[in-house]
Amino acid sequence: MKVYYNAPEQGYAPQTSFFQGRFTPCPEVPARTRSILAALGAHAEFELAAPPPLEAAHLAGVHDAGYIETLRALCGRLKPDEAFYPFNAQPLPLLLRSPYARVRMGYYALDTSTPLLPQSYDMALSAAAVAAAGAEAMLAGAPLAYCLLRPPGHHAGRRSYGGYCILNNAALAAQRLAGAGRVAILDVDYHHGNGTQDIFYESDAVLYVSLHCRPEEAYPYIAGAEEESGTGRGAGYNLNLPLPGGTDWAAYAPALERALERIARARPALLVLSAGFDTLADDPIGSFALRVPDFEPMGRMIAALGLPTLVVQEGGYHVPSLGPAVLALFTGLGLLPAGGARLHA
Ligand code: SP5
Ligand code: ZN
Repeated sequence: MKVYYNAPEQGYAPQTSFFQGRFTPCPEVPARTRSILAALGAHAEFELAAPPPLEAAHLAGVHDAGYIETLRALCGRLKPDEAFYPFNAQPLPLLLRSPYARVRMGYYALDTSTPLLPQSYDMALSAAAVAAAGAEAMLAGAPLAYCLLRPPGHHAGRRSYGGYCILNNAALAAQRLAGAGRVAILDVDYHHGNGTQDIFYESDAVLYVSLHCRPEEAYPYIAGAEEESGTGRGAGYNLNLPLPGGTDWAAYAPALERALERIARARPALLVLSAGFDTLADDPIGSFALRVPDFEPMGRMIAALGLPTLVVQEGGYHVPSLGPAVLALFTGLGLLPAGGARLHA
């Protein structure tokens, strides 16, 4: 199986996140990818591949051109060690009339958890390139592929960034795959993928199904309720399954079963799995109680759909568990022999 990854991301290291009035260390760190690469390295089933570069023009259809251009202009103007948080942060048309990218950027900010660095534009584009390459592999007939990328994407909407996400990698892949038939996105990150929901909310070409901690108690707070089910042609093509803090595998598995039943009923041609690992009990920002070995039955249940599956990396912040959890997931997905992987950190 091909593993597309953006190698140069190792230099992309946001240091801080501004959350609820405080600067905290940003958990979205380069060591996350290193943990996963180290685990994959022991198994010949994973074939690393660098993707070809992606032109910003290829983001059209998923992201607003003004957003992309403002991001590019802003990153090009930041000082080498600057971490930018907008000062004017409101989606007011007035902001878009400013000649200053620093002001315009505030229009697109979902929250203050995501510093923008001089490299953010290039890194986000390289992550999107990974997702595009993964989609191409699926269109060429691969049954399974993995996009190992940073920064993650599912909080990024058509014209918004936040939650450590800048461009929506999974949405870009789904959009490309939708040319081959209906696509389902299953999002198992601990957080609701508000950005992915936003992008496909009016579409029945892409079904979005998410299991996540309920918005009353977890980021992104603004979306993820069961009542959000899509509009227009997309009515019924958005399914949120919010779960309470403390959810363990015994409580998670039946919700996953519901998610999979909805996906099967939509008869998609392909599946995009937004794979977050912040549902693990040890995750520093999540509140669920999954264990590394639980990702194996999760993978088995998903594989039972019998769909070509593109796995796209999202969150997961307990660095030592990430590699083992990814191996457990791909064991369940049938890539690795059961019992073959070392599943404990
Ligand atoms: C892709 C992804 O997983 N993004 C997550 C964004 C979360 N941003 C808010 C972080 C809130 C941190 N809360 C700390 C609670 C410690 N118990
Ligand atoms: Zn998350």
